[in-house]
Amino acid sequence: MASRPPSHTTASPSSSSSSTPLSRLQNIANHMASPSVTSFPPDAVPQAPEDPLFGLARAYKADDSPNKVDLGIGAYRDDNGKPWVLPVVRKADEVIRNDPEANHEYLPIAGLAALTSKAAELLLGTGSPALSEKRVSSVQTISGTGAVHLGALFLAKFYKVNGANRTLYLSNPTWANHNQIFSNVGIPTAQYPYFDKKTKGLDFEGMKSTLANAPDRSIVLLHACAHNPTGVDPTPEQWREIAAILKEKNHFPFFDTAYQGFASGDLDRDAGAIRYFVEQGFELVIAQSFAKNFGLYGERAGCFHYVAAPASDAANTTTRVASQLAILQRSEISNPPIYGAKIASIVLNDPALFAEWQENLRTMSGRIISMREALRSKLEELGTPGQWNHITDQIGMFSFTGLSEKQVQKLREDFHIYMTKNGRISMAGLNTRNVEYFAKAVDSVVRSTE
Ligand code: PLA
Repeated sequence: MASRPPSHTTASPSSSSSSTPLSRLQNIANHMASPSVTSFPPDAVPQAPEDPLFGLARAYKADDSPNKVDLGIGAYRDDNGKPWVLPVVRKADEVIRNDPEANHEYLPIAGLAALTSKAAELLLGTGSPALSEKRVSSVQTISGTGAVHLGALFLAKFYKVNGANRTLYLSNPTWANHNQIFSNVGIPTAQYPYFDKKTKGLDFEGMKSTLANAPDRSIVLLHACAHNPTGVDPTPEQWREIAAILKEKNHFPFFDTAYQGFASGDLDRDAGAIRYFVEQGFELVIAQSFAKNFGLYGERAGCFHYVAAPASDAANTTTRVASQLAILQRSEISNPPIYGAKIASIVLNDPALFAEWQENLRTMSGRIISMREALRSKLEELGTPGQWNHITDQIGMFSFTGLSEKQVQKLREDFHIYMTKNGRISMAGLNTRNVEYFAKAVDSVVRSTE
């Protein structure tokens, strides 16, 4: 290998500044002496754009305006705009810290069993026949993203028709990361209509007709509740119709649930769609995140579940699937992180803490619902052109405001308000101190760009 001259970045501390004459000379010399020797030239590794959501968070942080408002990433904030450590999580944390047996050993490959079993119950309901018939296999993952990824990897390897991967249908729009996760493992993706720009509600007819016309045995990704980014969920009746189409077409449901308990404040209600599909006898998979409902964002706690359809060999199928999931997990992350898993597991396994968690969930969802009401009524009070009922009709962490990219840009430039360019706002970023400021800013950009 050719030896390279030392670069200025590795110079000794005394000459480390790149602006010293010596380092500048060295820099020039480096450029002249060494033609590019990389195996990764720009045509092979082009400069990628920064992740839009995390880029937004960075720009917000760098903004020193006292009025700035962060409506970007979907993370809960309290009425002071601060991250909220759930009181029940603090208690579980105490339990861990007071446990003389606690250590930092590896978890098993499939994760903390006390968590994964309760996590499955939380989704399917304690009395679910799928559980008693041993038709569920659960693996702890790196939060919801890791769960979607593990599911994608499993399907890429094992779900094929005539040797080829099936296309996965995503709602239009969907969580931006879905596209990357599935295409990274070679699963082709397509879209089904979801959001109706006119009504700012569900394009149910479009959704149904695309799913009914998709090739049999396609994979369909469904947001279990609190759809990201639109905040629009099918009604229970609409879920029944969707299930009937998937059944008819032999499609494979892939549920992503990142907001259970966060949407309505009621854990059972937010699991309604998943439970209905399981009752209907589907074989399906579920990616579950504990980031939002436990406020364990950075701890990366989540689970992936496989549910077999009822059949005489279902328990056997489940065991085989579990054995392959274990191999995929071992090669990807070996075993999942322990800390967030312990926190969630302590809460899920203790009836008193569980009840307190439900209270904490109602605090979060209740504050978000009250912000929806406040925002809508302020916009209506101001007479802001347009209809604003969708703000309160939509549910969960996000609202899809209908603001255009140009309006979003103006909000950022003129008012220091940060949101994704598709017009999505994280409702949790609003509070009693800034909701009026936001409403007035929206009023101003809507009027000026009419
Ligand atoms: N699935 C959906 C539908 C999500 O919205 C998110 C997070 C995840 C999975 C993954 O979350 P996790 O890996 O942290 O468990 N969406 C966020 C954050 C909140 C993000 O994009 O990473 C969002 O602002 O859209």
